[in-house]
Amino acid sequence: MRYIAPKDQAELDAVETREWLESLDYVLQSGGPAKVARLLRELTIHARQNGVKLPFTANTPYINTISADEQALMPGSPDIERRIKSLVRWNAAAMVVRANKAEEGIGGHISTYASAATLYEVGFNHFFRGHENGDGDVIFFQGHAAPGIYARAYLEGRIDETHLENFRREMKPGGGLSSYPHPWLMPDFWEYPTVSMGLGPIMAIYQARFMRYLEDRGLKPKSNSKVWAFLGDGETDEPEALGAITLPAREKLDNLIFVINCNLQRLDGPVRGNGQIIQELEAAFRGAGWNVVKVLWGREWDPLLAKDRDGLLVKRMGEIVDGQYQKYAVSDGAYVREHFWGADPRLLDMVKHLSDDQLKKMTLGGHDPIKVWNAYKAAVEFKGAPTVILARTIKGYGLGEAGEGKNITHQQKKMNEEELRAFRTRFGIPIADSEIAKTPFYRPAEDSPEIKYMRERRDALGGFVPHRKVRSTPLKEVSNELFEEFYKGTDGRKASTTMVFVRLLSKLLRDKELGPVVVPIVPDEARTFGMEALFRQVGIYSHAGQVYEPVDMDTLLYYKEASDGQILEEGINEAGSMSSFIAAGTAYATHGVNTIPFFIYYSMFGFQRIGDLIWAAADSRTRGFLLGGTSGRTTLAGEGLQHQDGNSLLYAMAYPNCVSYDPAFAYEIAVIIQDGIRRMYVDQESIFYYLTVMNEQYAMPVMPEGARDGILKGMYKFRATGQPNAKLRAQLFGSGAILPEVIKAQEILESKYNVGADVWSVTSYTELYREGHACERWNLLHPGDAPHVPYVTQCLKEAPGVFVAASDYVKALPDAIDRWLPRPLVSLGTDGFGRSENRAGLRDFFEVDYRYVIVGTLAALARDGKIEKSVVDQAIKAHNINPEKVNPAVS
Ligand SMILES: Cc1ncc(C[n+]2csc(CCOP(=O)(O)OP(=O)(O)O)c2C)c(N)n1
Ligand SMILES: [Mg+2]
Repeated sequence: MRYIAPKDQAELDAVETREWLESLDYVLQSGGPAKVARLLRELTIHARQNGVKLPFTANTPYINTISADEQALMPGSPDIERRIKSLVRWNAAAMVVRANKAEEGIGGHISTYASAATLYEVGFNHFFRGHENGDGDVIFFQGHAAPGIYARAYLEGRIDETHLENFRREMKPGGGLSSYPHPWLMPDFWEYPTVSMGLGPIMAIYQARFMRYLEDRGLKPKSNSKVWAFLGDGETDEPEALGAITLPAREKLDNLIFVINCNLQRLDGPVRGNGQIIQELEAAFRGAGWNVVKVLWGREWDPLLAKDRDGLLVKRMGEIVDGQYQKYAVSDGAYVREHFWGADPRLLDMVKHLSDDQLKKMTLGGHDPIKVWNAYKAAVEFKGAPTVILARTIKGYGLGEAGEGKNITHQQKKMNEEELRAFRTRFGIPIADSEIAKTPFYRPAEDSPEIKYMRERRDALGGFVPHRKVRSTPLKEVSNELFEEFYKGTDGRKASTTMVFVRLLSKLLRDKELGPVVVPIVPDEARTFGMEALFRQVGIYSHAGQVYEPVDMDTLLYYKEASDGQILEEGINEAGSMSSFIAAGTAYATHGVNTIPFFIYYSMFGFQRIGDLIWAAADSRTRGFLLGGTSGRTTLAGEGLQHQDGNSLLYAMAYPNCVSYDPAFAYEIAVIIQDGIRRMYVDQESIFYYLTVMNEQYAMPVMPEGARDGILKGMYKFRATGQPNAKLRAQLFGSGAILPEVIKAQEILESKYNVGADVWSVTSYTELYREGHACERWNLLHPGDAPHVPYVTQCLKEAPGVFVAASDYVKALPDAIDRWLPRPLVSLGTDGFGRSENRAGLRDFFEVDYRYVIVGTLAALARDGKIEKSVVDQAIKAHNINPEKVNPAVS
């Protein structure tokens, strides 16, 4: 064999490569890209068959997905749009700087919007559709970009200078602006809360799917509406942000567009200093089946890329890590020439005609409106999959010395005079040097080309965004008929509150008026709750219908999937289910459709696991019912530490507009749900409900006369003692599945201990607590008026005897009403870690069964000197209670 010197070999390789490339070019010219793709596919298969191990890559090169010659011509006036953008930039920065000048530490962010301005402005001027024409877009704005969104609304004339002045000062007269998107605080403006990072993306995914659901079920006409989710590259580290990205690809949700602002930085530093976040995200999204559009380089790079025949530049672009790219962003042109271009003399040669200044000014894709517009156009036109746009930008773009590209930029809220002047000059804002120290807001005249252009564009696109508006009409009063069956009890037959709920849900689904708008949501737990009959009754929603023969087709309750199915069966995914709950529970505003979601789940995996999404639901003014199934620390047997929920009602208490209940009986559930539908869908209150439902079965009694009001307020007397004249008296409170234990204790206390005890069903400690505090507050502020008396006090001020409460939740719940009782309360509850045991064993361990209610009552009577302490001792022994047993609260 002839010896080939390495140099000759390299030359031969180069010739060979060139020949292959030329052949490829020929096919490209003669047959087009599709033919090239087919050939490459076949070559790959052939190579694999012959043992060639091809490295896996989900990535494309580090260049724009849309090449310069694929670009369409962008409509509109680039010049006016640039001026508008500059004005928004200025006012956004000014509002943050001024807020912090007026009050040290008030906060706000300049650099996030500064990097995202083009991404938003192209959307506002060309894509985002308002709701006026009926098929508006749903847009999740990145929370920290809020100043830019306000600044635009100011230019549009929707908010005034006072509002800007009062950014983050909501208490100020004239109204302030909330720090971030909060529909709770600005219900006419913000539609979706996003600032808890990661929640925007997952809510957007399920919103896009819910839009399809509404269309497939005929609740809304088919539309071309899109869901846009703007997020930060750092935000994608939140598991919720990427955790659900396979769903929209699987469901072919081409109505969904993610725009990820890849400024390569987060709060502390680079997102991936030693790697490339864009390539990492591209691989993840492409792997999940998304259409990925990378917008990395601005137009100045196009001629250089056109010259890059040997791919040297593309290779160089792809080998720089993000930390280094950030360094280029803060360095001058000479540094970039030396360190980026200087890697190869041929690269240096490519830019020898450019000055250092020109090199420095070469923009990134996310700052170039033409590139961004083309990416958005590709996204809205793409069919069959969601699109993610990965746009490269510089954090703090335009801030220069005040923070552009620096690690400190995220929290930069101050600019000195010199920095302000530089910023003003860079963006051509007509503010004189003498004025600059005041950082004035600037809005051109009403009839200026900029303002007119903005207005015209928004008019053409269906009105302003964001703009929250309730677009539905209230439901008619719900008829009693649906609920009456539950008031009558079960005539001795045993049922659990879960069974009652499922029966009620099934009736609601059959109702002509309400049926179609009920949205049952369940995370792979329907069988646990005995809901499988609903599979057949209303079907499981699947856009594709059911393209297979279900294994249980021949059974009555088969797993029926249908394109007009009603149940959202979300798989083992409480976060996704909650996102669906939010989409369905806000449809009254977003889509003008009153859907009523019922989301039932293992109660432990609700507030505890996805509490922040529930918080977002509260902020979003979501309406609907959350049902904590298999709830209660001692009622769910056998499942042990993790599963047994004795906390969720305590968590629920902290959500200001969440109305929570721990119902014991069928009629309580019926009354609460009936009233809930009225309050939310007839009276349009921005509240939502949390009900715990249990799996213990017992006979459901008839509803006592006059109980309705008390059920809703939080307590009512379920059963008065048969011995009202007894010397020893007690008031016993029970809730949920523990109420039957309390009733049993009542009977024994009367028959064995001569204690006349009244039994109260406490349906909601939270409602009692809130009402009590509302009264106290009013009294505090109105010392001269007749005091308001809390409902608890009204119920119990004359009640004789001792007070004992037992619940399947932590003692903090009954303790919440203690202050309004005439004498102190004995609280029995389930503080501590759960255990695997049977129900009786658990109630013994947690000290909440009837025996502890008896002992608690006697102990309180002894405390008050009504009986001898020895009676308590004897009762402890008689009921086999070991006083030295471990304290469940701490073991
Ligand atoms: C769940 C959550 N954790 C932390 C924060 C605090 N935080 C706000 S912005 C930010 C950095 C954002 O970086 P990135 O997502 O890249 O957005 P950028 O501002 O760079 O566009 C952090 C950590 C938050 N808002 N939410
Ligand atoms: Mg970032």
